[in-house]
Amino acid sequence: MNYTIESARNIFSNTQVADAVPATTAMFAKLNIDDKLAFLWYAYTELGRTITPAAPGKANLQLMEDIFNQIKRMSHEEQTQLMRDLATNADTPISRSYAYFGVNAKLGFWWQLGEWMKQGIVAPMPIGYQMSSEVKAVLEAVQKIDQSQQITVLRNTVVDMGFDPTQASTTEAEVINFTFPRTSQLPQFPIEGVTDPTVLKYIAAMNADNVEAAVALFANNGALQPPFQKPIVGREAITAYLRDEGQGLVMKPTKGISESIEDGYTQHKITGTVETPWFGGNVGMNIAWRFLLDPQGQIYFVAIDLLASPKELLNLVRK
Ligand code: EQ3
Repeated sequence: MNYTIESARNIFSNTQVADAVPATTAMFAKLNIDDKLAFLWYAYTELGRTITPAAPGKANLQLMEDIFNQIKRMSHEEQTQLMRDLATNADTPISRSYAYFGVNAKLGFWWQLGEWMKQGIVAPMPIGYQMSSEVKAVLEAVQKIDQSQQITVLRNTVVDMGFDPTQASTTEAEVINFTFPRTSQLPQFPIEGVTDPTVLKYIAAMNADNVEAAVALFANNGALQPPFQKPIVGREAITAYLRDEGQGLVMKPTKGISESIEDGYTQHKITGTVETPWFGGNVGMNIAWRFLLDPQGQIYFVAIDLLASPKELLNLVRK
């Protein structure tokens, strides 16, 4: 059998992913602009309490100093307009700069604005704001899902803000990426049921923020599929993705199964938890990695899934 990326996506196809995340994100997308900002404020005041205060890091925030100084000099009306521009993907200078922030830089940007909103430096939510029934419905939907799904919804909304660089005539700009210093080297995590060296090396490399070592494990035309996204194909694209999104994660795989399939290929499903530097040990996301390795033991495909429930951590059926 000759695998294609498309057919590889179907390995262990009975894995149940957290469909509530795209469903809730779609509900959010339908809100009007002020309702969107209000939703984010309420969601953040609930969830933000569990953000690890050290997460954004002074050195990282320095990368955005110019923009922060501009924002501090603005009137409250201008600041509110800026937030609206970002949420409507408007074409303004700050909205364009934001487009070239990596995911963690985008989160850090809003984290700083949120802190300043609390302190009154940035325009707060208007006093007497009345929640619309639409916002209430999205908040209720978010309250029903578990914390790891809630933070994923929050993250998705922030990532989609700012000017869309693909609409610009000039596309070349340096992406601002955050790095998160590790306080100590993480131990190796034994995976009950899996001893494949490629899989173990992948986890160890990611836990050491060694993107080069992780990417070297992929086949030239290999692919990585993040939660709720299409596969990212080829070493160069995977490197850029992991430099942006893979930093500072703590991966704690626990169990898995390995199986030889046709023509020397092997498939492996591993489950466990992943922590983001933003929430540290406060939120353990239930994750599955579905690997397809080629006959040379290189990663032809790996999907990372956010699981529907903790029960799914035990779903290691060979399919
Ligand atoms: C200021 C305020 C409150 C109001 C204003 O009106 C609007 C906004 C936007 C506001 C601010 C909102 C803020 C500060 C939101 C912050 C949200 C945060 C910090 C969310 C963080 C979420 C992080 C997540 C969900 C990370 C998940 C990572 C995963 C699952 C990574 C998995 C991977 C694995 C396991 C691999 O093997 C490699 C690939 C990959 C990276 C996919």
